[in-house]
Amino acid sequence: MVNLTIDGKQIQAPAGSSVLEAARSAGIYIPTLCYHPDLRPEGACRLCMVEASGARTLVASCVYPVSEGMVVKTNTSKVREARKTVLELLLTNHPKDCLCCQKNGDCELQKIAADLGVRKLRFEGGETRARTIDNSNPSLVRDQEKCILCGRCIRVCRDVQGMSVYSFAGRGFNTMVSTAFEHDLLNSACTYCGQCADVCPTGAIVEKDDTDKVWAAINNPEKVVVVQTAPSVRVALGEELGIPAGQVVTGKMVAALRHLGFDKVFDTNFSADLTIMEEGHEFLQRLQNGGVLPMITSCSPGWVNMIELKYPELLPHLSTAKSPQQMFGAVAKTYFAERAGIDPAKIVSVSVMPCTAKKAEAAREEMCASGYRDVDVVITTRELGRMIREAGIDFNALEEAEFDSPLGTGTGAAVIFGTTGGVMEAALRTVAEVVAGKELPKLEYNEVRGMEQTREAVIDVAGVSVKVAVVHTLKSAKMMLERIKAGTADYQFIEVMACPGGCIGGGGQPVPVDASIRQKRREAIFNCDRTSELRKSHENPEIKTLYDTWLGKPLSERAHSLLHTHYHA
Ligand code: HC1
Repeated sequence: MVNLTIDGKQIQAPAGSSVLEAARSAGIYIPTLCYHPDLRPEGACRLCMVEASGARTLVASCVYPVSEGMVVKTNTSKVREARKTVLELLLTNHPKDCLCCQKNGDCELQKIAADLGVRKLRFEGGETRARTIDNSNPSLVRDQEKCILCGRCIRVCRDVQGMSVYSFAGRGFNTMVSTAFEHDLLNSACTYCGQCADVCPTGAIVEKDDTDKVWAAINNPEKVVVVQTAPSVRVALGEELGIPAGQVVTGKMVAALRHLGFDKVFDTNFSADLTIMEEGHEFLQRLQNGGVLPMITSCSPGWVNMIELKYPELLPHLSTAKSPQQMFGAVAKTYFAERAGIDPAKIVSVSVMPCTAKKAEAAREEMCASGYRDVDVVITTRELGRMIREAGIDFNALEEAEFDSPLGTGTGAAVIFGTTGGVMEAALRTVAEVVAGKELPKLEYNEVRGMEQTREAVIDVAGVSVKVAVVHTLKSAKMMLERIKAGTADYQFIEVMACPGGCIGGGGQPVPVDASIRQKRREAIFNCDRTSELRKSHENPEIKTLYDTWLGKPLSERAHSLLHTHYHA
């Protein structure tokens, strides 16, 4: 450990850590726009400048290492003046439409400008960056005019996701964040995972806002608007509404959705259980009949986009099971419509997801097995938060409510889909009992839990050894696919989730997000599982009824036509 003094406070910090990290760990706030705890620091924005003993000029604290006996001052007039100048220069080249910007209220630039008391811009009147808006795809919108060149999007896409869709291009005033050949995202290698939107400090990269489509459907008396909510929305939505991270808000979320005017409030957990039934039986079929192994899960659409783009030759490894979002949509417009006596043409199927790639998944041409779009509109957790605020709902004061039936019951196995390892654990709970033909004492598969980016385990499935792996982030997924190609991945079953930590860290979740917030959401997910009455997908009574009265059995002809899909090489 290194001893140093920051603003008169004696501090110990690990050797090699930066002054910014040391200050933060001691509760001393230093503003920054390019630093993000998940990313390697780059010292790009220069807002975090401080005075440090031994340095002749102000130093960028995010990249300046601590040293023994160092004395740091974060709050001198010289420091404040320098920060204000940097900020003024940034603001001079930034649009001033904050009040109607999608990021209004969540914008780090806006907050720091307010904190630093910037009241006028001395450098106004010069040349500014031209506005180019990329609206090319269903998931993300990029507005170059709002980019402050912090480089967070470049680093998250390259270092966390391994995709390198963005890089700096140009020089000096013409520097910009660009894709290869300046293509729009639709024609780039973007998977729409939205991690760039999660870390963007301004409104330069945001989710495509589809809330107007939802309001229009709700306001149309001809329509029956049904909504499903993904497993990890319930452990993150509260953050949008002033509730600390890690709180489960399922009951209030259901109540809020009713207040907003949805006709039926259902649960994606129901169809996560359905996915386990289909995917679990598909796995057993492949295992017993010499099918393509390892079989890899297919519910994370950023991941599906990546394998289609980069490793199309490995697509036969993907499970053909649709994601829970899409299974829900197909069942809502067939089984539910028939049972409720509703013309499926009148149903508008909305989903609330933690994920920006889910918007693109719902828009895939083939996702219309019922004869209608499986899912009509996808909004993210952030968008639902905005709708609740727009409607003036006092979220905290809401009385808890229950999901509607028959697509509203989910098990603990379904809710853990929301964190890395959860799909695998849910599948093992069911597959083991299907193979054994009886209830087994083992319920929690701690072997596949954890946050390491790649984990593996050998699981005893009713006397059969199954080697499994769990992977999260696209960078780790690429490494796994390289091993499959090289023939060194001797697994039978692999779970892949595109985002760090799985859906709890999805690109549509509340910001800011970092490892500590993901950990709180993850603990909340496991709490939901532990306190669930039913914890295995095959014990979900609504799923049993669905098979008994409609689908027949897993992998039946009807199940195949509604619940399975194909991929694009
Ligand atoms: Fe997910 Fe899934 S777990 S992909 O992260 O399989 O988005 O939460 O809804 O579809 O169930 C997301 C979450 C989500 C699907 C499920």
